[in-house]
Amino acid sequence: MRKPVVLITGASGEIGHGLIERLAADGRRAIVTLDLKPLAPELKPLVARQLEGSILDTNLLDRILSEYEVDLIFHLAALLSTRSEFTPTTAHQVNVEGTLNLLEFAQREGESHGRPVVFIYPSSIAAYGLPDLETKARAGKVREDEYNTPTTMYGCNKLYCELLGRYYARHYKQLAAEPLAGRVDFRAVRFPGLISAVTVPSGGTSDFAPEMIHAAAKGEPYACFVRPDTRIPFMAMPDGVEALLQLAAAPQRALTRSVYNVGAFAPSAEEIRELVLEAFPGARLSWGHDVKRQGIVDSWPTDVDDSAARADWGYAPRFDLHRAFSDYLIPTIRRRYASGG
Ligand code: AKB
Repeated sequence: MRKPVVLITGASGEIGHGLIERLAADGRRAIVTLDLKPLAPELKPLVARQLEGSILDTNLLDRILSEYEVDLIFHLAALLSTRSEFTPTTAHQVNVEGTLNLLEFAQREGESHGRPVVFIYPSSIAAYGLPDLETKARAGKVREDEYNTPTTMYGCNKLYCELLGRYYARHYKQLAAEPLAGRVDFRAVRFPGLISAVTVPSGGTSDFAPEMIHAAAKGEPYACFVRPDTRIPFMAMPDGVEALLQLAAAPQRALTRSVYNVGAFAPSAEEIRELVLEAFPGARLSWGHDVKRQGIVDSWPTDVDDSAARADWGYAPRFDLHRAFSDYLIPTIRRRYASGG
């Protein structure tokens, strides 16, 4: 007999860390993880099986299909925006072909055990592309269907995969004799920049905020690569993890969309710097403008309209900017580096 499990791809990344802890504490489903990199040692005891491998390896996905009844997938594996600009075809392979493999895997799981597979997909504000700073200022909080003209490979990948997910959920093989759609219950959130106190991101363009905070806590100098007035939305990692869990648990009948914005706070880089300096007065933070990465961040909205997520599945972040710093980031980061982490 195959065992019912939740599958997490990209589990060794930033979101995976908090998600595994929360799912393990909940204890309802055994956890199977898939990542190129091994899990952090403290996470290993929390999962039933850790698979080291690629989402591009369809033989490995077949093996998982033959051993497990997967009815929930968190597909976190991706190459982020900055890294994707250096290797766009690899980004396309991982972000698009990898997602297609997972959607096909979910379809086959659903067909074999007869229940829809809930497929949770973290998309991104990178799916937006605002043409210039005047439009960005005028647009304010953008809604899901506005400015869907991303300028990055990563943003294009995310936007297309949102559509692929919707296709699998609603129109898969629509000309086949038997109806086959509905086996994949695809649900996506468009995340803003995520800030974790326990992990440092790599390869993203919203990384300037977490990098500033972690460098200050470690007593290292940091030159922020965007202008002080740069503004994009951010969220504390525990709220990001909670959003994924809440969306996964929402009844399908309550959902009016397949893709939802989620926001929390939208500080300028200067406001972040001020809060970091309040917590670490000696921090050596400067500005080291990178015009090209600035261009990417300038194409992302200042904030997102997340009223659909709030109305449909009760999204309500716990942390605003000040609480994120005072109750989560600063105390957790201090503890982490004090213990040599
Ligand atoms: C990135 O910077 O690429 C990500 C994102 C905004 O999706 N953090």
